[in-house]
This record gives sequence, C-alpha cells and structure tokens, in this order.
Amino acid sequence: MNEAYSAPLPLRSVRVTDDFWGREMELIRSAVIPYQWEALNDRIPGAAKSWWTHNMRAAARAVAAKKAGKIYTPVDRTGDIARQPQDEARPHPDAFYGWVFQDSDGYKWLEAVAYQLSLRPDEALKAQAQQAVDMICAAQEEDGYLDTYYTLNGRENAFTYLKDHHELYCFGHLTEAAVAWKQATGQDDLLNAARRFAACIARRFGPKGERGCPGHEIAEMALMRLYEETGEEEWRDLSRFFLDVRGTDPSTFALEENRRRQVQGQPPLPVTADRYSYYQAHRPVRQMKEAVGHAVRQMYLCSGMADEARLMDDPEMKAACERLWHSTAQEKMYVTGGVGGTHVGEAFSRPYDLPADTAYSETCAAIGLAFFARRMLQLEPRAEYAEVMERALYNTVLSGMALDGKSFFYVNPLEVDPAACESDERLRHVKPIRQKWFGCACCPPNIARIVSSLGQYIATQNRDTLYIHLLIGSEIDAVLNGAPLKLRLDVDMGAGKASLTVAEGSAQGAIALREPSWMRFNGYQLCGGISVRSSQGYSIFTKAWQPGDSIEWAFTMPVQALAASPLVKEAMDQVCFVRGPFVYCAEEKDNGKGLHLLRVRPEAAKEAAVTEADLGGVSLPILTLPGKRVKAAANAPLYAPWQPPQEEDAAITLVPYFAWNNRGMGEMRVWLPVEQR
Ligand code: FUB
Ligand code: ZN
Repeated sequence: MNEAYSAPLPLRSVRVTDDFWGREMELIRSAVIPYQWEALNDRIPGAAKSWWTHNMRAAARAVAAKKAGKIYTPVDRTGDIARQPQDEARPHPDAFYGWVFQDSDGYKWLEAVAYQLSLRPDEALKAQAQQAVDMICAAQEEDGYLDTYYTLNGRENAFTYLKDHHELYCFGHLTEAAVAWKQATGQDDLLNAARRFAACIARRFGPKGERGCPGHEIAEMALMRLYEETGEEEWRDLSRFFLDVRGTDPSTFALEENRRRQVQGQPPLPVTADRYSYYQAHRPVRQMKEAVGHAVRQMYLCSGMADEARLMDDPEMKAACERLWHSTAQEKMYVTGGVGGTHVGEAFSRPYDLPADTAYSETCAAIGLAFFARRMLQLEPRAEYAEVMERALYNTVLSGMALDGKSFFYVNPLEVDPAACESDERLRHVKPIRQKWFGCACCPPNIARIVSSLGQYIATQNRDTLYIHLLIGSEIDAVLNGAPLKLRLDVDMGAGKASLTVAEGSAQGAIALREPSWMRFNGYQLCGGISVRSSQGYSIFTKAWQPGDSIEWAFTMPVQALAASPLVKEAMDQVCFVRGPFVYCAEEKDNGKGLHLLRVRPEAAKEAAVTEADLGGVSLPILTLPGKRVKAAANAPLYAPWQPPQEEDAAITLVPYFAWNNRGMGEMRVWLPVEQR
C-alpha cells in the first residue's frame, strides 16, 4: 500500500476529552444505547415497533427446526419490500415483521456498543450486547446465510432480488459490527458469523460465480474492513468484484427483474444498465461523474470506492472518487452538511437544486458523507474534506437526535413550518418534531455508531505523520516512525484557546494540524525548535518530539454570514449565519411566527452578541443580531402595486441548527432573506 495513505488510530487510542463532544458521547453511552435496546425490544410505549428481537428469535427457531431435520413452512411469503403481515396487534411468533432490512438496526446498535466498550469497559453493557450477539449467531443458517427476512419467508428465494432487497446490506452492517465487537472484546463469535456469511455470499457471487452486486451499498466498505481486520484477501477481492460489476451490461438488476417478470408473465425489459441510476448502477463506477440516486446508497458506495482506491492503490478509482466528491460537496450539499435534495426516492437532485423546506437530507446520508470524507482524507489529507466532514458531523448528524437522546429526526430540512407539514402532501416526509422511533429506523442507531466512533474521525496517521483533522479535545496515543507518542489536544472554543502537548514519549515525525477556515488567529506559539510548513490547509510541524513540547494558539471564531452560490435558486438573496463549525438557524420560540418575514444585513454578523442559553436541558451559545421584520397585515391584498416593504426593527435570535426543536414544536429557518436597501 502507498505509504502516504493514512488510517484511523485504534479507537481506544483517541479518548475524547472535549466538553461538547464529551457530552454527546456520554449521552450515547448513558441514554441512547439503553433507550435503543428498549426500542429494539419493542418496549418503548407509543413508539413505532422495531421487531428486531422478535425477528431474530423467530429466525433462530426456524434455523433450529431446520437443523433438527424438521420441515419449516414459512408463515407468509408475499415477497414485498415493506410487508407488515397479519395483524400487528397480535403478531404471529414465527412471522417476519417490518422492513426487509430490519436486521441492520440491531447490528448498528451493537457496533455502537462495541465502540463504547472499546473506550470504557462495562460488564453490564457487554452482557446485554452478548445477548444480541447470541441471538444473531442462533439465527445463522448452517451454510452461513444470515438474514431473518428470507429465513422466515422462503430461503429458496435468497439472493434473487438484490436490487431492492437488502441481504447484502444487512451483511455489511453485520460485518461492521463484528469487526468493532472483535476489536472491543477480542471475541471471535460475531466475526466468525460475519465470515461465514461472507463465505456463503462468495460461494454464490464472484469471478467464478454469478454476477451480482448490492442494491444498497455498504457490503463494499464492510468487506474491505473485514479484509483489513483479518488479512484475508478473498474479502477484498469480493468487494472489488461488487464494485466492478456494478453498472456493467447486461445489468444484473435488469436480469433479476426479468426473471421476476417472467414468473409474473410480463414481457422482459431491456437489460442495459443505464436505467439504474437510482442504485448508482447506470455505468461502471470508474466512469461515474455525478452523485445520483438514493443519497445514502451513493455515499456508502463512494466510501467503498475510496477504500478500494487506498487498499489497491488504484488511481483510476481515486479519480472517480474525486469526481463524485466534487459533485457532492460543490454542487449538491446543503450548508448543514446534509445531502439528498429530494424526498422522491430519498435522493440527490440535480446540481444546485437544494430546496430548504422540501429537503430530504436524511441523517444517514450525512453520516455517509462523513464516512466518504474520512476515507478521502485517508487517501489525501486536504482540509476541504475535513471541513465537509466537520460540517456534516456538527450539524446534520447531530440534528438527527434530540438533546436528551430520546427522539430522532430522519429528514433534516433547513426550513420547517409545522402547519405546512400537517397540511401539505409535498411535506409529508417532514416530521416537525423528533420521533421516538421509526418503522424504518435506519438513522437513530447510525447516529449512535458514528458518535461513539468519533475518535476515528478526529485523527489519522501514517508511518511518519499524525494528521489532526478535527479540533476536538482529546488524548491521542500516536505512533510516529514506530515510536509511541502520547499527545494532549485541548480546545476551548469558548475562551478561544487551544494547545497540543506531548505528554509522554519521544518520536521523530510530523504532526499535521488542520487550520479550520472558520478560525481567526495569528499563528502558533511553539515551544522547542519545531519546523513548520503548510500544505492543503494543514500546518505540518516536524521535529524529534519530547515530553513537554507544545504548540499553542489563541483564536477567535467570528460570526460569519454565508451565501450560497447564485446557482442555488432556493437560497438566492439569503444568508445564513455560522460560527465555528456550527450553522445557526432562527426558531419560532425566540422570533415569533412567520420567520420568512425576518430580514437581515450580512454585516450584522459583526454585531452579533454571543451568549449562552438553555435550549432544552443543555446550555449552548446563541447569537443575537439586529435585523428587521416585514409587517404583514392580515387583510393585505394578495396583489398590489409594489411599495417599499413596511419593516420594523427586530432583534433576531439564532440557535445552533443541531439543537433546534428541543423546546417544543415551531417554525425553523436557516436561510434568512437579506434586507433591501
Ligand atoms: O434501505 C435501507 C435504509 O432505509 C436506507 O439507507 C435509508 O435511506 C432508508 O430507506
Ligand atoms: Zn437513515
């Protein structure tokens, strides 16, 4: 592998000490993980059902029956993607319930638990997770197959509907959890289950087997991770196979559809790949230029492609990743780091189509963007990747969860009017208040796993350089040129002070610190002959590091008004305010109803007062700045000759976007119209 590529440090080597993220991680440990286990067990009153433990137990019984030589007859086999069979109030104990990908929710939860256990041993939590691991292992069929939907609905149909069914997706999440579990506990139980399922998949698909690839990507990056953990090259090769078969003619999705159509007596469809852009299977991945289709799928595919580019040192794949990065981050990303401009198919829209109110911006898609960004950083440390990763993490990823960790957003628009959500079909996907759980609950446990593994986003290292991508207070155990070095990164955003200190160890090498574009400072105070150079938005400090060496700096985080490119019609003549990595928004609670009537001057950013306020159990920095409110008489005619708007002064209060909607339901708006002069 190319020595310039970097890798995240083992999770326990990056211990977050930061006030802000420390609270989030502790929230996940103490509140979110226990809450989500209750949800997976369907014990949250008034919440949508998960069916996770139900399906696992039912599948385990079916597997046991098959092993005992009994004939297993499925209860129901409608074969549809979203089945809610029978009467949910009186569920049949042997029937599968929920979406076909329901298994993945528990796998994500387990992965989050594993990360938490890596950071802090907890016997009670481990015992609970062990129950989940045992349930999963019991639901695995003798040949390694593991997907409760097909085990309960007709195993003979397994792998016949890769386009819309999710066996390979569930496999991917199982594998991610298994590697995390192995790393946390040293146990092989779940890893072996993942390997056995991988082997079952590899017996069916691959250069010597059938052509096929996942309809919902993730297996690609998961297989690469399994390869990195075990050193077993067959998993890397299977991942590569899935990547390279994708989008080639004849389309495996079309062939699969035609087999289904034949059974239904319908004429065949053309077998060219070009119809499958929703699944990113419209052309070979190496030729892709634009982020298209289902946003989470696209981001997970990009992550797998970036892994392949790194692990195979594949410049053609890296170039494809760069093109897709550009399309995503420069043409299709919300200022909040969300992606997915349309709810139709939970998908990317055309370039610059970024509507604020009908936005989809699924929490999982922002998580996928952070995965992609971290992998691009591993390929090449460029601050632009880190800035996007940071934007996604601090804004859309966190907005997916309430400050108490007990309710969640699936979609994250930049403008919400609860009254409109109630009455407008076009906004049916927008929930104006976070939900306790979802029938399709992909997002909540995804938040738990990414926040619990934050250390893997803070820093990466190669042989001679430690890259610090996110300015998040932490203790970092790096290894430079084979020598261990314990570092302490302290960041006090409130006081505008930061330092990086060598606590223990001596090593020759470089520490590359990202300089965030939102930070204003006059350079570093260095202690001890450190040489400094700058590259791609990182300051690179090189020396023979000794205990006590330190880099210190004082900074400010001025409030800034940001405008979107004039090509973004929906944000024309509007600005949003940001401070540090946080995007701010106006809420009805502080500014009254009719947020579209507010007017701001971009220069008012300089006059913004920063104070702390309780936003629902947590005290956070808020902004107050002078603006105007257009007077809107209730009886004004619908149309009238133009006149200068009647405006009154208004003190506008803005709160961090991620923290909105923690003080009850109300309007919210990120983009604010600029005052006419
Ligand atoms: O299909 C599995 C997950 O459910 C997707 O990633 C989400 O967008 C949701 O559709
Ligand atoms: Zn989701």
